[in-house]
Amino acid sequence: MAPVNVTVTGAAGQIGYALLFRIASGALLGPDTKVNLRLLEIPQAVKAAEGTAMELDDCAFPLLAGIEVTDDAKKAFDGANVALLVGARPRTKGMERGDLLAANGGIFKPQGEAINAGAASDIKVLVVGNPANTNALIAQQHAPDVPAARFTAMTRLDHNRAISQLSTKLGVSVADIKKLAIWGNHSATQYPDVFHAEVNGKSVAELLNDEAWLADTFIPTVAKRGAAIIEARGASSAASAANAAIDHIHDWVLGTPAGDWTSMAVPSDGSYGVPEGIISSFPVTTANGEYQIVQGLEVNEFSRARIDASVAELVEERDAVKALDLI
Ligand code: NAX
Repeated sequence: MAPVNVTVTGAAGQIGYALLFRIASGALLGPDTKVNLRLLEIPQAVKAAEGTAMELDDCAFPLLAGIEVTDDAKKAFDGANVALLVGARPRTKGMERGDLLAANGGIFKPQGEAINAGAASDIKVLVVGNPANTNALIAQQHAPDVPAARFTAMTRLDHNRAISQLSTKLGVSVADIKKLAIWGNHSATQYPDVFHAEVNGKSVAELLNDEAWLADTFIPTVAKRGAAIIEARGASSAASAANAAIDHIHDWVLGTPAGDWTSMAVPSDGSYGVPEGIISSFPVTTANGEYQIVQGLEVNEFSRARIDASVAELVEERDAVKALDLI
């Protein structure tokens, strides 16, 4: 089988450093799939990315068929089967939201165009760089020849964080918790939903039986975990973010286990009242390289208000990038 071409942007950054070695070791696509890595960086960081490429060489990973480092998006995405868009423009002090969206538009518009121009017909795109959902929308809107559903954004870190918090609270293994869902935006408004979650077939909501803990502790802890990591580590989440990106693509390509689902931010088809086209997190199952939004879940009042608030934020972001002519 020909190696799979995996393009990683922001390859010299801290998530890139935590991500690339695991991709090359087989964690992304399994132990039987060889990969070609394409590392995209801005010109000033190409040298650092080349240093990472040297270290990748030095690991002598049997599954790593080749590495290319470039600052040219067209080259980086040519023939790409999987694209991990990690590099983004962070918000700096005093930056207004419009400036942040415009700066990211300057990154994700040309990357969308380059994906449109040269990516393989089975391209799968995961946007990690924030604001991830809206950056994914920008890239998607500049890749009209690629099926819109191939553009996704990462809420898997939020999903994994929520499972970890529940496992501690309930004193059960993370592996025993199924059917947790993240809805909405990867931002402070995201909604980690336990109302369909199960532990060994028992309802998590019934086991907890504590709506106040959900509202006042669980949801804010998951939503603010990124800030807590920065406070403790002096730097933002990197290895856990890289791990979540691996989980997202791994499950998209290789499928979710029977009786469970995962969370991905994907273009809405109008399910659960989320306006069509918005890239919003949903519970999804995956099989044969395709995902499907889980249908038919009952959404209670507690959940409805929180999903609606996060989706409203996404609609605002979409309208803002429209007003800036970025989509
Ligand atoms: P770093 O600042 O360490 O690295 C970013 C890298 O991207 C830099 O090397 C920079 O040169 C590169 N870059 C910038 N513009 C580029 C372009 N146009 N093309 C290619 N490369 C470019 O950030 P890091 O900690 O790695 O985080 C990367 C992004 O992930 C940030 O936007 C961050 O906010 C976001 N995150 C998203 C998460 C999620 O759950 N969706 C969680 C973790 C993380 O906060």
